[in-house]
Amino acid sequence: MNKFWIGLTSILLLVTACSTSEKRDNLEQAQTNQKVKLILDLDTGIDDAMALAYAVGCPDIELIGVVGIYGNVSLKTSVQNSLDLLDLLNSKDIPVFEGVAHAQNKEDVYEASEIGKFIHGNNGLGNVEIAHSNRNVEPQNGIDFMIESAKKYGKDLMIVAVGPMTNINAAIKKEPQLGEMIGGIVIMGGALIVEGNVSPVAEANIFQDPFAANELFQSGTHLTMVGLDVTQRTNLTKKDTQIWRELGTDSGKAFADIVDYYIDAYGESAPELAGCALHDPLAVAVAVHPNLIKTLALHMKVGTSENDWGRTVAENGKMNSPNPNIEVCVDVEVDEFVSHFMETLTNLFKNN
Ligand SMILES: [Ca+2]
Repeated sequence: MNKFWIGLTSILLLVTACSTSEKRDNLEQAQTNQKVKLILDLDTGIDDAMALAYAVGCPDIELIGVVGIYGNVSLKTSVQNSLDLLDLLNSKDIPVFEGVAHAQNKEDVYEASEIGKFIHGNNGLGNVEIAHSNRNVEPQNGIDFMIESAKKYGKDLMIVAVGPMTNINAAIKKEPQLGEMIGGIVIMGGALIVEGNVSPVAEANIFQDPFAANELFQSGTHLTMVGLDVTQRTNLTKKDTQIWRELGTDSGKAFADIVDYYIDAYGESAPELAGCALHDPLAVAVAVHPNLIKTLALHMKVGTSENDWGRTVAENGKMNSPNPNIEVCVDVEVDEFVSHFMETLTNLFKNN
């Protein structure tokens, strides 16, 4: 092939790449076994723990760091849980950073709420005791780590935020081009067509800091919203956790006990789901397998008044405006995701 054809082919490939969606790029990356570099922003309760295990075990992901945030638990507990879980999974090389300790318009360090303790246990891990890590949190701030990684890895990096939106919004306020620099941002949060889970209109992550979520949505940053519309359709039962327990390994037994606590809490709070929802793990899977979901592109806002606190909704005045920045997940390949998730975690727990 001469230089002309090589040049033309390159241009055609570039045009094709640019004209296909960001989703396609990610899928192709996964299919060619080029691992996606991933930062997880976690408020490490139980579904965060499963998301962390999924990110560690998924062959398409290279987890380059975890940033902690308050939410299901305090920031301090979140970070400690992430360190402990990474040790349990023999992944001591993955650094853990601290993000923010409270909502952006508050000053007091956030401590776990009663509902948080009910759903995730007093320690965020279903009151299951796992060995404490002797590793330390990284000295660098988690928000600076996100920005530095974006500069270093560009489009090879994805950020998945599955706690309140305070960290990711702070990162975008500090580096407004962050969303354009990297491969994509996926958030777990919100509810478009279903009711909320902490109020009739609000999902828990958005409820914690609707001001940050609203600024994030209105910033024009492109992101994928994995909300209750899809996460409540992907459920796990004790039949599944029993498979992990029967592996007889430390991680298999610990995760079976941790997730059983979560399933019991769901049995009381949302018996209609017949299991626990895989909120955070689905968001991580969407980052590397966007073919699992269907989205609706919208300009969105978040309610911050007493009546609509934390409600995620499309902007009436922008329904026909160009370049909507939020891809809202409205459908999910339930069986494909749950079986892929189970296979990934079972393989991981087998060896740890
Ligand atoms: Ca979470």
